[in-house]
Amino acid sequence: MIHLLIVGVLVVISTLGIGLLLTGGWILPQQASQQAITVDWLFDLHFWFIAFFVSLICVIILYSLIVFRRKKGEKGDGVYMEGNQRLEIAWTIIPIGIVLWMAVIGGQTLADVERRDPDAITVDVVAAQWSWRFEYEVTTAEGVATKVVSDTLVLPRNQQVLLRLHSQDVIHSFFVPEFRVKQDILPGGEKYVRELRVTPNTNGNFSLMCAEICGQGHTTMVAQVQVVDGSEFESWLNEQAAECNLSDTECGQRWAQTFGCLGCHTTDGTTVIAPTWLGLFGHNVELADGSTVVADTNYLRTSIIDPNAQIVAGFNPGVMPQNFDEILSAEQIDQIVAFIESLSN
Ligand code: HEC
Ligand SMILES: [Cu+2]
Repeated sequence: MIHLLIVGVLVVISTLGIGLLLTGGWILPQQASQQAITVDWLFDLHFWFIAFFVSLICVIILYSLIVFRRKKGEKGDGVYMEGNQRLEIAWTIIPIGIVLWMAVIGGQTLADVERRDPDAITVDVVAAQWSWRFEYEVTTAEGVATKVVSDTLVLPRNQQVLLRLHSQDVIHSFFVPEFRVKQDILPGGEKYVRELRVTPNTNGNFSLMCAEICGQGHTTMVAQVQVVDGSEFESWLNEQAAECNLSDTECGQRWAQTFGCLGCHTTDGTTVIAPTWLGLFGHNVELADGSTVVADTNYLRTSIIDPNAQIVAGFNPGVMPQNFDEILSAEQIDQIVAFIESLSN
């Protein structure tokens, strides 16, 4: 009886120790969404179960090893025991009960995380090798419906957002660790669009990371997420909805960033995935078919609209997205070309 009591006390102490350690808030990243609160509650519950069972097993083993070891002068083996039906029934029924109960609360938690708010705002997320683009539908003060495109995901605090996830090429995955929720993004058009709901509840800057290996640039497929007050979000959106009123070169730089060109092309002379833009304009470009062309305005424009028409020597066709013709306006293409030209002075 005394052994049982000691083991019981040790199990309680050990459970508390391990449980408090695991749920102490240093294992998981910062919590920054409504969904994260629910997810972490379930995490912590599991941590407590883990703490209890690890303690139960380890304490009994260690206690037996130390207290019941063969003493000096003792002879023979321990008592031989075989079968214990009651114990066997108990250790079958109890774990089944626990597992079923966990399935139920797991389901409840999932339902909670996916709960729809009819007032949710919608943001279209476009993943492409190797960049992110975010599209917002906006109605301007004049009542004109327009689209805002951004390379930063700006979200209002305490407002559910419905993220509609699109991929332009391969499978990617949307993951902001502070939000906890994660969703694979599939190519294939509207039919394969996946949805994710998140309600940010903390202002701050976070990182959106692609969580599905998607090629050479996967590790750099990171976007900024900015959670701000609702009013600040509104004014940001209105500001973005206005025409780009910078110079052509500056607008071009902005589009090159927003539309992911700079995920592959550099402007500093280094070549990682694609030819650098530094010093490109006005110079000779060797093509894969052995010919040479001068990179004039026309060549640049064609390279953007129809990338496979002329392939630069040493690079593969089909890497650069083929749909910029549809995504970019003629003006935006002109401005990007102006930006590339400005890098050769
Ligand atoms: C997924 C990577 C990727 C992205 C994103 C990308 N490109 Fe490219 N781009 C390439 C590769 C690879 C080449 C070289 C092969 C070829 O000629 O198509 C290239 C070639 C070019 C060339 C010709 C370069 C030269 O040295 O002759 C231009 C101009 C260009 N891209 C512009 C753009 C613009 C503008 C964007 C964004 C709107 C963009 N690219 C986005 C990969 C990319
Ligand atoms: Cu990716």
